[in-house]
Amino acid sequence: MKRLLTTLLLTYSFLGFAQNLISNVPNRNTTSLNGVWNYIIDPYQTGFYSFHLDQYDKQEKPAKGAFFTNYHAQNKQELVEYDFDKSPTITIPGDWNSQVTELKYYEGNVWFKKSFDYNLAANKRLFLYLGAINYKADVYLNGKKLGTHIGGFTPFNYEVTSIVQPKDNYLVIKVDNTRHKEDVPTVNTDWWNYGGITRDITLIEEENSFVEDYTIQLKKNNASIISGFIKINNLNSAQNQVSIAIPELKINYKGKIAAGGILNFEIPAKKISYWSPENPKLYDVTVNFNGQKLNDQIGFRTIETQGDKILLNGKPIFLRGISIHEENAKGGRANSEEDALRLLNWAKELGCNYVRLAHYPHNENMVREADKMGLMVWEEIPVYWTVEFTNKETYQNAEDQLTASIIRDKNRASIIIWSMANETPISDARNTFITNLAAHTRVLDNTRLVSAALLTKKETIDDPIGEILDVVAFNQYLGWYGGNLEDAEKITWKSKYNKPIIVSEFGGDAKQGFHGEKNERWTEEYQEYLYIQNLKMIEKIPHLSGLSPWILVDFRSPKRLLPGIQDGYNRKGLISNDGNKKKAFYIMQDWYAKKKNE
Ligand code: GCB
Repeated sequence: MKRLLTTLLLTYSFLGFAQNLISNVPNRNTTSLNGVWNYIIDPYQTGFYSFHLDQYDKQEKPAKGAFFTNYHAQNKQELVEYDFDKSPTITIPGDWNSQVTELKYYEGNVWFKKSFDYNLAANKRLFLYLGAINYKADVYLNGKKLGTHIGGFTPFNYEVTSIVQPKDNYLVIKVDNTRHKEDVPTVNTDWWNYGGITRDITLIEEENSFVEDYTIQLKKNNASIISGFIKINNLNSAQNQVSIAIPELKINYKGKIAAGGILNFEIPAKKISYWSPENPKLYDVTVNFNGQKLNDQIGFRTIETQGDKILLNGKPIFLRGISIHEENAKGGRANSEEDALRLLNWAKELGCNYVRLAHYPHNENMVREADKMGLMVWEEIPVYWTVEFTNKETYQNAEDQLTASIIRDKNRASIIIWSMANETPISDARNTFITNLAAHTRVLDNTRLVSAALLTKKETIDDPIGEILDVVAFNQYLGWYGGNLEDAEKITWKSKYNKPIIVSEFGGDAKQGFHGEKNERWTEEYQEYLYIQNLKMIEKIPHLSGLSPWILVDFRSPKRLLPGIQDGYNRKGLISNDGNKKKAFYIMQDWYAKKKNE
């Protein structure tokens, strides 16, 4: 067992180093680069390839003025056929589709530029942290390439200590949101492919040697031990003392970082006030290292399964949930704290204690607010429908997105479930793909539950992946994609697994304000009836531990083409995109109110 643990920890540290992602950015010494940026729409990638399609950043000396990142001291580029400073501006973070009319449907390349000044003291280090860019980003500072990143919903960072200068830094990012079959997600999704720099861009200033990442959580199934690791970037052996202070728990733990830069610890703790929806208690935690203090606000709770029950802090819990897409009031990618509160407050009003953040990792504000509000969270990666399960690079891409999400969010008490996938078609390759992702998740974080939203046939939950999941979840659309709502009460579900079951989706479209008979599609009455009937069926599902109807708010989807009704929106929201509640909202609200009192 001990050996296994050591292997796991080594694997973890290896992975951690490979990615070197800095966590807990909101509590660090940062400078925001959000705000007004210049952009150039470049559908032919003129700034990236020569006329014979040679990639400029692979040439030793790119032709002057051709490559859009050409940079000269004093910020005087040799202008040929572009000029960032004279180009239009856009607000970052923000997708381009909702900000620039001509880019609403655009899928391709756009360049972004931000100039800034930064005085970095000689003994300090500086990192550029990019919250998320959809989908592919080529990043350059002062003409030097920092790297290329793929994956639209996870953070990444680069060290820029030796490149940054006091005046006129020139940060250029080429963003490409072209869809490809081998990507994660693949070409076909039921959501808008928002392009651009969609999350915060931040400079993080650190000392030479600093706390890069840590886990401070309850030990698996043990409510009286706080355990985890602390990882130091660039450990200097003379300074290997670290301490973890949780004043309210009278904890002031001191330890020594081992040569590899990692300290694994276990701290006995008494009288913890456990985090739960009723008591979303967060403790102030400080990691002290070499005169540096890194604060966090962390909740402690256990989550496990026992037979067909989900136990929160040892007690069975029913997940009263709702699915949510990351969209804001203007019909664009959500990112801010205000956006998060708008969505999560509606979930609260519905009577939820749980949210499914579909179908990709949402921005950090969502999980930080969920922590404060006492909402449990299902976090997912975009292994959606038919990604290329036989493609090794596709797998690596999915695994990298999972790793980054876990590094960013593993100290959030709200997160109880990591979801591996949504509605993937059964095949050997797919089973292996998801099994490997689940194993990887458990190596990085063995304290949370692993699930995936599955498909079912004939009211039977029987998918080989069920074997490896802690919680079996499935989507079904009785009364929308087939089936007769009148039959709802007669339908009985069977599961092959004695495990907790979540109905991760059900629902149907309604155009808010459109009224008619309960058998008339697209009316609020139809959706209301659909909810009434589905709930009668769902109540009887064996091992039922929760649900997350599809979906809280109408969201943009290029697949939804019906004029006058959909107009580019999936209308399965309980709330319209302009914020008006539909009749079905109140059905769900009543059901949850009753469920809460059971
Ligand atoms: C599903 C998908 C979800 C879609 C939804 C729908 O099963 O998981 O992404 O948006 O159905 O509305 O068809």
